[in-house]
Amino acid sequence: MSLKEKGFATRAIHNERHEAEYGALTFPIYQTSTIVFDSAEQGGRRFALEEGGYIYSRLGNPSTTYLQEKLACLEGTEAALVLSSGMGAIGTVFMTALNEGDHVISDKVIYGCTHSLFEHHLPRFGIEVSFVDLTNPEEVKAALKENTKIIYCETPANPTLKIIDLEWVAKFAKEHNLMSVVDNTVATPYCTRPKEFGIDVVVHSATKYLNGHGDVIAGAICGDADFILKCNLEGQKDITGSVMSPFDAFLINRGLKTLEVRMERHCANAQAVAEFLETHPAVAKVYYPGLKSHKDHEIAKKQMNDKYSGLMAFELKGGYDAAKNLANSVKVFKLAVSLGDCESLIQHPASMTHSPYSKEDRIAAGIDDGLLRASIGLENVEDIIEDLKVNLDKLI
Ligand code: LCS
Repeated sequence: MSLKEKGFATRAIHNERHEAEYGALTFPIYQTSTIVFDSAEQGGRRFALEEGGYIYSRLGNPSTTYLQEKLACLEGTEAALVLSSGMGAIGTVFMTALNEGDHVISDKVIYGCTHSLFEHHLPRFGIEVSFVDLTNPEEVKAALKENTKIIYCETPANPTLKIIDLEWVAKFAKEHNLMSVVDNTVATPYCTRPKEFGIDVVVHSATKYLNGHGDVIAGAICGDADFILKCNLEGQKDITGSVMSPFDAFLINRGLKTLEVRMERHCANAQAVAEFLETHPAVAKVYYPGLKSHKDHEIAKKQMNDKYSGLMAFELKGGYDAAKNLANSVKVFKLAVSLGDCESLIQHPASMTHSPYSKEDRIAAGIDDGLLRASIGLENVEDIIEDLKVNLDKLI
């Protein structure tokens, strides 16, 4: 039985590649920028891609290869590429796949800096992006153009936890010869493997759950071997130069070993917190795909394997002032952006992660001034709920 057929935790812990020289259990950190060739002939063969092996760490490094193999095995894709940030991964995909004159369809609820890339920067290179509601097929069909090349979304989306039906997106992409790209940062491959629904390319901010310990900025692209090689040898090598350091690859490899147990706890804690928030009189609305009240709970259930990750958003009846008071008074939660860490984190998307949106676009995406986003950590859930309860009670 190959590793690919084994369970999720086993695949997150093991790699068929071993350290050969001393038999070290933990794969070493190859902290080197360059690789010594045996001969000029060998160097030539490696540059010509006639022989495997390494050349220079902007092109690849044993520590990053080891992580890439694990991520591909977890996402169920042929290959993966790791990069120095989630934005590095997204930028590399777009700079590799697109040319001047191309068009992209994206859902309107996406991470703030991705929105900024699409709204302000791709157009500088002659690439146009239409923002639509991907849960509305008519709107998506109306946005389609002769030159549309990519359809893009996040699910669950940051920060409103909007759910997109991946099977529908993949089918639409195939019918119209588009590349489907999904940001799977929030779900992680533990909850959703977009490839299983026919999605072509998966991107990640590995800064979040994949690493899980709040000490690395990192990204990943998972997809077919040909496209990943193109991202590596064109987008990453020649355009973005977004390279992951061997030390960061080591940290993420270490983080991945506990991905399944961490995700189980994130999911269980978040479900309990969301259910508590729904009952509190100071709370107007909770957005969490694990709640039956979530508009697309049934789609989430199908594509998230009944596990809904650790991110949620909520609105308070007292609006923006109440949200600010809560964010300033909680103690177990840290007031910080990012998500997927051991610590519970709370932040205000309108002024923080989604401030790159214009106010008009932000409101159209459902990111209201009073919305708070919470990344539920791994603390004891009673302590998380108590922290919220004490401070929410003050708002009634
Ligand atoms: N994709 C998603 C869904 C994200 O949430 C982020 C960062 C990125 C891509 C970019 O990844 P990075 O370059 O930071 O590794 N999200 C953040 C957030 O919600 N708070 O701070 C960063």
